[in-house]
Amino acid sequence: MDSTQLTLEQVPDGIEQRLQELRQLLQNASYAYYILDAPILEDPVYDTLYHELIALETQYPSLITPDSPTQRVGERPASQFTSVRHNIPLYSLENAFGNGDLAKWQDRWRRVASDIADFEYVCELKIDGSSLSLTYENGVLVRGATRGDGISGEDITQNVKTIRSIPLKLNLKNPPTVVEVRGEAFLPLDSFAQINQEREQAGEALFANPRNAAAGTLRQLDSKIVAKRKLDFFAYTLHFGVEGASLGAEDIASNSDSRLPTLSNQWNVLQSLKLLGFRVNPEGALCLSLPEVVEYCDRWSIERRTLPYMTDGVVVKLNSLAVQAQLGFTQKFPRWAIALKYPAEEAPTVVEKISVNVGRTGAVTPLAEMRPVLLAGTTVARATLHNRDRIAELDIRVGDTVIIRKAGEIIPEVVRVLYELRPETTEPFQMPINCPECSQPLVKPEKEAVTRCINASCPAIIRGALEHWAARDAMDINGLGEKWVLQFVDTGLVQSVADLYDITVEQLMSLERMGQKSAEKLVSAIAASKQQPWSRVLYGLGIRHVGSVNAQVLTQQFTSVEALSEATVDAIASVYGIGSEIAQSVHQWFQNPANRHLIDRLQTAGIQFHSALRTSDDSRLPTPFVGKTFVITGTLPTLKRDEAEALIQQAGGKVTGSVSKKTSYVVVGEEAGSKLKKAQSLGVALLSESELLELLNPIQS
Ligand code: 3BA
Repeated sequence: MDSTQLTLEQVPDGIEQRLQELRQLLQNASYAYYILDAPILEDPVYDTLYHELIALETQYPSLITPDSPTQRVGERPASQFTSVRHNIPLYSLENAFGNGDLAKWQDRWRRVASDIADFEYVCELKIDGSSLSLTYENGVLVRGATRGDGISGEDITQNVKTIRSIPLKLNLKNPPTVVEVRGEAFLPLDSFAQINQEREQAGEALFANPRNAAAGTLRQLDSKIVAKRKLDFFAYTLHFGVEGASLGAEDIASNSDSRLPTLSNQWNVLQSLKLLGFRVNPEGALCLSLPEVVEYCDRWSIERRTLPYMTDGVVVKLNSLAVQAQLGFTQKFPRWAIALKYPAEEAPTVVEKISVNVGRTGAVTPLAEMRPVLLAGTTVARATLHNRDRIAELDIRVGDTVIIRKAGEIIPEVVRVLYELRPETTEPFQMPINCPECSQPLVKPEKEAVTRCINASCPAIIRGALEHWAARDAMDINGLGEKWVLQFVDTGLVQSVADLYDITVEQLMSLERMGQKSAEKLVSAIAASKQQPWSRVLYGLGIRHVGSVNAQVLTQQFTSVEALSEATVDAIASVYGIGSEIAQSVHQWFQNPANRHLIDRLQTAGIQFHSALRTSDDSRLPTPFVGKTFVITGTLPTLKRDEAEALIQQAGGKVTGSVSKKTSYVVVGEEAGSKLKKAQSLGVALLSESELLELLNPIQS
């Protein structure tokens, strides 16, 4: 610490100690929350203490330490990552497919070390994520790096710090100078689904599986975006010291904390990692024989489907570190570990047609339409071919036999083409030069992979915009589905979302199969959408990168369309969780005169372009919601769940999915189940919908 700076800042007595205490308490609270799943502080208490810490650090910046809980999100995005050499290389794992391979592996290592009488194995689920190496110096996290090629990776320290289950400081009284911890960073399946949903809504390319999503997220230059995506981390290796020194019995002496078990085997390493403050996968098992290993693998080949994260196999490791040291490594793999991979969920089929789809953003996606096959429990007949580059790479043709895979059990994709089976008379597939919908020339920007139609009046784009506007989580216009949108656009009745609000019952009745009753219903559903809040309106506009979550975040900060449309890129990017790419996209959208004209027309039609409720940052009027955590359970009489959530959030409250001691209120609807029971057993306050609305009412303007 710089002492001259300290005197300049005139740090009063006791401040340093207070800072230390705050950090320790907040660190303990995070550990209890993220690792033990047993919170020790109420959310508002945590927040208050956290803010006290920020205030003190702002006042005395020289006292900021890199392990302070405030240092999880970096202020400015990195411009690029630097390459770092690993102190100890990260090996890869040999793959085994089936129990036969496991037995062969056992025979092999027994031959190399015939004197070994140790038959203990540790089985760990193989998490489908991205390997990370974390370096702690004197107990403080100083570096996080990707695996890269195993010899060197990329320095992604700033991003790694945003992962809440990675401690910034080891839970050790006298930490060794250097500790290296390795493990798997991953995205839980629900976060993966949410990110893809956001990306779909925002017209961006989807991640094929959680592994790609995790790897892509870790390589984001803007750590604010990383912080928003709920990455998690399971630790599995622990190294003390540097220079190729792997963990051995002699390292134990350097570890003076008596709570740690003797580090003589992998099982103890896992227990120690937990004590140091890491999450360790809870399903790992110590097996005393190969048949036990086989049983473990068989069990998890089924039960893995119930886990909230993706696994693609089991890693089997010999337990004893002494045995590991004796066996050593081949060129690529440790001899003492192997990955039993589950049979891939892949199947062969034949391409019958290659079509192209034009999306709402004009993005042209080629699709393979195939002879239907059963894959991972569902029938698959279409697979995405991603883009022009991917097609060129595959050289996929109609008539080809291909292997398809349900990646991440979500989007089917073509893995490879079996060229040996290609019929004689096939032709390479050419991406169309003109839009299949409007015949205008397609455009492929040099730097991008996507081909786009840029004709604003392309019927496919208009249809996409209308469907998006009417969607449930946007303006929620009941009855305005694909079928009517197609007719509206085909007949020229509707050319933009603003035209919807001019439609008359008579016009609708002139359409095919539309009776008076349904016409009246649709017109009133369209009119009712004028009541939708500003956040839904913004989302409904379909600005690239603005999914429903971003729209909510943005409208909380910019409470009117005027405020948002006049905001600079920097002002937009300064909103927590909004990166520069999103900010640029929003800013650019409002620069377009056609879009400004659209807003004018929608405003004239009576659409909400202002927040109706006070925002949570209106500190003059503390609401009963700020700092409170809500759980909604059961069906509410009038509010849809996302409406109730939005109301609570706009009033400054937080909505979570599960009831704990920290929950302030549980909003109870009909057919509430286990969450209600849990709330009652914990003594959490219950609210009915009407009580919730009453709480909201005083702040409604
Ligand atoms: N254990 C991946 N490698 C793993 C330490 C060894 C190892 C893995 C593992 C080499 C998982 C290869 C990349 C690497 C750290 C090297 C696991 C998992 N153990 N449970 C035996 O869950 N995916 N991956 N990572 N060092």
